Amino acid sequence: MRFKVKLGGIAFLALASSLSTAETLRVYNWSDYVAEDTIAQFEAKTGVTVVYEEYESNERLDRELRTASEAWDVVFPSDNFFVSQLRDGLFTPLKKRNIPHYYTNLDRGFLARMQTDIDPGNRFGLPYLWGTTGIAVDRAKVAQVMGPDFSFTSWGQLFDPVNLRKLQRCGVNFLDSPDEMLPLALLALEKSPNSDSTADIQEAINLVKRASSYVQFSMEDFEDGLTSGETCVTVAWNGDVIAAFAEVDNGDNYEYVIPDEGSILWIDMVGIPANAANPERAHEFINFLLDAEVNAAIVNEIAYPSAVRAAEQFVDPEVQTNEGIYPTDSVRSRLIIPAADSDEILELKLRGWLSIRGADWTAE
Ligand code: SPD
Repeated sequence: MRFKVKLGGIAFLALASSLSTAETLRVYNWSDYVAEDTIAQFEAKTGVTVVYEEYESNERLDRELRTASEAWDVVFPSDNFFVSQLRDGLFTPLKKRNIPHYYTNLDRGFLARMQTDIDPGNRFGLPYLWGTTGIAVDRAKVAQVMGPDFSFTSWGQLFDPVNLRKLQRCGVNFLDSPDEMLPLALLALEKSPNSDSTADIQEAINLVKRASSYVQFSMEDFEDGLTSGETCVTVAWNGDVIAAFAEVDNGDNYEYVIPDEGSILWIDMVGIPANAANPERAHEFINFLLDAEVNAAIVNEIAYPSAVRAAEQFVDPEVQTNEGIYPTDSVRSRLIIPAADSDEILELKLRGWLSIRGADWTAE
């Protein structure tokens, strides 16, 4: 694992505008989701200027794709959002002959799963990276406010106002997204995170609402908030916090926990929007990301496991053996992959989130 460097979308934009005659490729990705030099390597190899911007949530990408305020050539939706985006014609079929690594390097198990539940025929997207959602903790600070014997073994503890009243003294962060938080609230209520019962979902909304006065909500740099001491607990995606723990001297003071009732295993896809201006180079870029060594460099730096089986041989042993990054079989058996929500359920969750966060809430 190496240190993580924030990619400056603005710097990429500035470069792109200064070279306005150069061919450009517009890539819209989750924050910190390539290695420090991935984009520069692609630019050097192809002569293409990459306009690279980042988002923090599926809701944000979904809105961008649907309003088409800007046309992107390559984007990375989670699989549960990809289903309705496909149904609504937002993606173009992949020309797999232009992605030769598709056939040689990808894990067939992931493709089989996508083919069944997400993207029949694997026509529009392919799996990129995957991960889990858990609770990241500053052990020393939590021990100070909760006592030395406290540990997070259930999601219920995280949403419990009695605990939150104490923990707010050192700072608690929730991810600012209904797609991220409501499945966890459902787990805390001992319901399926994929429940489509309106009563269950309303209960989950109410649970987050009760917790909301004790916590802050942010998707951006939640890992830095923890290691800088701004918070002592944050809901987190594994790779971001594990990479951050490796960057600080007192990394052992932090831990990433999957509670006993389990959690979410998510898969982020990559695809080419229907309105892409440069689909040819988009295929080339996707093929580049599937290169075994390029992909392993990404995994080694950002600490998320990949769907590129051929990359495994180049992944550092310290990454491969990190159980926060690659969950053990026992943890895996308690992980649930989010199902795609119907439009009605998405609407209910969004309305619920606005009732928690305020009517002018916008996704990061
Ligand atoms: N640093 C960004 C990591 C990308 C996470 N994608 C998470 C999707 C979970 N629903």
